[in-house]
Amino acid sequence: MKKIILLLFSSVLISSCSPVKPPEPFGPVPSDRQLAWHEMEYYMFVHFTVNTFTDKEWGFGDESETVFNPTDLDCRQWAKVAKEAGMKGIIITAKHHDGFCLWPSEFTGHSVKNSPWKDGKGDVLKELRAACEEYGLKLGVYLSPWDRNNASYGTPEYLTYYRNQLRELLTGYGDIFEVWFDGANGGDGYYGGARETRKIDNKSYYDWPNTHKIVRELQPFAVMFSDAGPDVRWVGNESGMGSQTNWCLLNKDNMYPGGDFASILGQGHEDGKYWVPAEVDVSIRPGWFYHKSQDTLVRSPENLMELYYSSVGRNSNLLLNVPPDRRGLLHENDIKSLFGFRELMKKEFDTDLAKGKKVTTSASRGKGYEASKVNDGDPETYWATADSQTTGDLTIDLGNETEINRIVIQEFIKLGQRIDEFKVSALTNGTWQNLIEGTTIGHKIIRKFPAVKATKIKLTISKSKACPVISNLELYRAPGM
Ligand code: FUL
Repeated sequence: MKKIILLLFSSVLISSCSPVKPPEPFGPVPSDRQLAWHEMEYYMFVHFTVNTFTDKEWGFGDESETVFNPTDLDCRQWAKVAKEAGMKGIIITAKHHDGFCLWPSEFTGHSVKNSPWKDGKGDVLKELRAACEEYGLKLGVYLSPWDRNNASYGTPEYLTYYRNQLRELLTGYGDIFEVWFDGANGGDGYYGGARETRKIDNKSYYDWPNTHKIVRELQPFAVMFSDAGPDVRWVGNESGMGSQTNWCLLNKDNMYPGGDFASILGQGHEDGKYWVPAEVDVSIRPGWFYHKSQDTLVRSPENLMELYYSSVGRNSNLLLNVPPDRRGLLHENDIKSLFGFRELMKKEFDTDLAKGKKVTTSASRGKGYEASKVNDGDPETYWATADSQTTGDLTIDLGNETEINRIVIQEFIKLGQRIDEFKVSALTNGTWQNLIEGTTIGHKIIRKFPAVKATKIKLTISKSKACPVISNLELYRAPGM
């Protein structure tokens, strides 16, 4: 008898001391390169080429190299502005559809090397690399697959040309965080003087898998963007709108850049086999390139704030285009808006009212996964329920009656995207009042609701594909309603 009691006692002791196991990952999970990308959230797109000087959006490919002549090009100014605006990187159109290269490519004369800028000795990529280094920003490249200048476009020979250029960009300019594969293909172009329409089959012509291999080999930490990933997907529009329901998952096997997929790219696929999160690309001006006539049409700080909510606030990254002008500088109006937006953002998310507050739950997995993990400031810790439990709630006790109108929620995506349905409610004057309902969460959502005076805020997960895992909850009282 004594022995049995001793045995029982020691097994209880062992089980209470042995750490609770973390949940198993559920479904596709992000790679390390994708996790690093999720953290970036907001970065700059720079559209700059001969179009800046010809006032076009799509150059035909017959532009003389001599038109490229910025009077005062300063990549340090771009980087300084990006940094001060709160951005984490810059992606530049190293080559747009017109085929003009901002670096002195060995494989074409259609580049800065035949322009008057710096007597043909300049290299925009090199200057931008140095500027990004100086300001602690990451660098990404856009290399248009469609090339309206190149004579071989449409033949297999062009693929060799395209891949050679990609190799130049991926070996000559340090670490690249993102490679942007655009899907546009309008057909007609200069094509070495042929001036004709060349139609290619988007699905087969580019032989994407072999191009992807080059990126993986030369820059294993770079994510690749296109309509169909493989690492990051287009959101399906250029107006800055992420989808409220937004799965980081995609069944991309039969998808390709330039295909007709816009209608599904916002939401992704709930049952997607691959982790391919959405990136929102949008311009601060009506056009992607600089046009003097649009100097008065720059988005306002308030408009940029709305873009932030409809992108970063909807589980997407925001790639905001700010095109340099003919001087080679970001325009004063754009800078004013960017900095105005930064100031708005500071006010919007001034004090996290959930920080340090007591959080309780109806369902904790156990030691290490307590409710308090959602506001401990550590992104590596999270609240989780037991494996068998796919619902649960978290209640933040605000202590005193506190006004709030914003909530930030983050899933611990290293274990996959799980949550399918949630709601947030507030305890006001002794009764629970519904504030918002929602579907997916993912890396981050930020939701607005009319200001409410509450003593407690409750997040209820009502549907999840596996036990929910939440790493962060923040509450704010933003100015206005
Ligand atoms: C599109 C291009 O055609 C536009 O010129 C721009 O580069 C935009 C980001 O992608 O497909």
